[in-house]
Amino acid sequence: MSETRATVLIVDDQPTNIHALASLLKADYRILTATRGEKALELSQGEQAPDLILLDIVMPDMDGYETCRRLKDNETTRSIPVIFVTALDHDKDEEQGLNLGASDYISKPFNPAIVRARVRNQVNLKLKTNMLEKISLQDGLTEIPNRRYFDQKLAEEWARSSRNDQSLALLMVDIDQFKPFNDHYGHGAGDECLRRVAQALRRVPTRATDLVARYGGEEFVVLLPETDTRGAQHVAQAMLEAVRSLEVTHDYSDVAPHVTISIGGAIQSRQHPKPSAEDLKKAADTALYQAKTNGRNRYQGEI
Ligand code: GH3
Ligand code: MG
Repeated sequence: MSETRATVLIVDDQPTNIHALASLLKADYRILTATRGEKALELSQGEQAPDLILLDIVMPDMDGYETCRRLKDNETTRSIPVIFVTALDHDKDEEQGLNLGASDYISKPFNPAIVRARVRNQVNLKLKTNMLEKISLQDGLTEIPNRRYFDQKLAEEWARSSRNDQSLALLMVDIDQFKPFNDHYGHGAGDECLRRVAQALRRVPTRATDLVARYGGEEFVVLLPETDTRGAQHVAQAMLEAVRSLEVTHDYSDVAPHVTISIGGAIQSRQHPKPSAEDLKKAADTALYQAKTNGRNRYQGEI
């Protein structure tokens, strides 16, 4: 059960203070500790980022205010709530902390029951926010990432590939003759087909940075960082095969007796430069249109 517990990061230059807070909270939370602001920033950006940070103000080198400012300036750590825990108890100190974006303020010496309650409130709020964020970036029907998530990732990967001069491949995937499928088998069967196709597509790419999302309707989109023309073609062929081998009967398709897809691909690279991410999408869309015109159930690379 321990991995499902929320994580609290305690930051204080005095190990005895860390120990006091940790012994109060360790029964309910996974505890991370840091005695320096720099270390707190590093842990907050890591794989096991905390759900809450308890932050001392007076510390050598980087103090708590500066640590908080940097946490709030960084997109990846901005949403982690911070509670200042400090012996400074002037209203002005509290005001400064709250103005920096801290969620709460606890004065030392602290009351254990109040610390537990304040921590619980902030952690619960954070877990709710996490859940809402997840829902807002996931497609409800297929349970894969949605267009909003995809567009965010595309912007990030576009910037990264430009910075590092690496190629970036984008595939647009569309189910063939899905309208007659819906018309004959009904919307419920159509939804089930979309779910199965989504799961089949999702299983094809293997790298952690690869992304398969539902773009809308019966259209999916695939983002493949550090992937060139041959790599894109390889993934696309595997996707065509993955959907074919589902063998979802489609008696009203003139392409095949089962559900098939068409795929259009485009690459951003030095050989195939594009002015913007939008142009990469357009190029993939044009290729998809060509795949449809050429008879469907196929991959068409960049034209
Ligand atoms: P093509 O081979 O050229 O792609 O033809 P098509 O019939 O697949 O394309 P068209 O754009 O004419 O029709 C898409 C259909 O997809 C229309 C709609 O019935 C169906 N569709 C879109 N979204 C959903 C959905 O969420 N659930 C279901 N069941 N059907 C959907
Ligand atoms: Mg279609």
